[in-house]
Amino acid sequence: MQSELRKRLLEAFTENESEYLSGQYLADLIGCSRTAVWKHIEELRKEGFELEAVRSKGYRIITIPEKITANEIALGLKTTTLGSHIHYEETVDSTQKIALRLSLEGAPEGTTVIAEEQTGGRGRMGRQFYSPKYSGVWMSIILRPKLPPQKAPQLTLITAVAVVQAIEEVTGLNPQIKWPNDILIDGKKVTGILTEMQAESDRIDSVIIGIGLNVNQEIEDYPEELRSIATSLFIESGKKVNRAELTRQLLLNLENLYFLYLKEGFYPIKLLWESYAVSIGKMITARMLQGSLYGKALGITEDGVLLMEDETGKVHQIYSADIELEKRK
Ligand code: BT5
Repeated sequence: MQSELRKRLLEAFTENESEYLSGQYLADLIGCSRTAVWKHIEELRKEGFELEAVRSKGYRIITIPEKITANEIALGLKTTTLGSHIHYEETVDSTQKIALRLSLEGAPEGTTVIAEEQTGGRGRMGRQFYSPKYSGVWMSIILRPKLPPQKAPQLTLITAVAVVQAIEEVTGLNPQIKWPNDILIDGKKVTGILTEMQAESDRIDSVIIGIGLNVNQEIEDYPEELRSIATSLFIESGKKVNRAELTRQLLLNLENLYFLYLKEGFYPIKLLWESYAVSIGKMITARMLQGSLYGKALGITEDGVLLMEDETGKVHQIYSADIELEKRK
């Protein structure tokens, strides 16, 4: 009901672009009070619509938020596989869940789920990923590589390289990768990657690559607890970024790197990944379920496992952890 009223309000504004519509006119049009109109306008503002209010004249629409619908993305997309089928929704719980359902229904490789907003965006180990409306790229991509399951972590690393390159190409910023799945700018997280796999014992059935990329948020848009650790491309560059263009570039880079990987193996990706990695050669703390380790990050193996040398000179293979730079336990 609420969203139906808001839809009618928006229609009135877009049909009369550049004209002021009085509060009373809008109230009569949608059949509610002027106070209710004002509340709906506030809601629209939160969703990214810019609306001007002038006393005695009424309200006027200035900008409509740019969307990343399937058509917006498809226009100018240069890939052959990734994004060839795009499933778009305004609001979802998590794009990972939709992609998993589509994957189980047999969706082809490259099927991509994109949403303007996630109400239950997921990180690793049940953590939440904050995904507000119209300000980021929240997407999940289905891949079906003919590979053994233990190779799946490599796809996270391939995705990280694709994200870094897309950010560089579209904004000129220089992000870095924090093993295994964070992209940072000046130490703050701009992107998280979540890789989930369905497999039989010897063969991957599908891998769902989830990417959460903060694009046009301002610092005040983040909840308090994220302000010191998260950032967006807008915060870093001072410029609003076209999300559709960024998504196209990301899909193209990921497709190129994925095809390169299928043809030539992980080695070329490993070199690229290490050139962007923030932690290699540095002292780090790795927090794992079974405890913490402090030492020097040496690099990654062919399988994407992190190698760390502790203070006694022993080299550890780290399969899954949260990394903190320079901090002693
Ligand atoms: C991740 O987990 O960073 C993986 C995030 C993957 C999100 C994408 S969005 C599309 C797809 N659909 C989903 O439901 N998920 C994927 P992790 O390494 O566990 O980091 C989670 C932590 O990052 C949280 O505990 C917060 O501290 C922080 N965080 C949450 N939201 C953030 C944001 N928007 N930007 C930066 N940091 C954030």
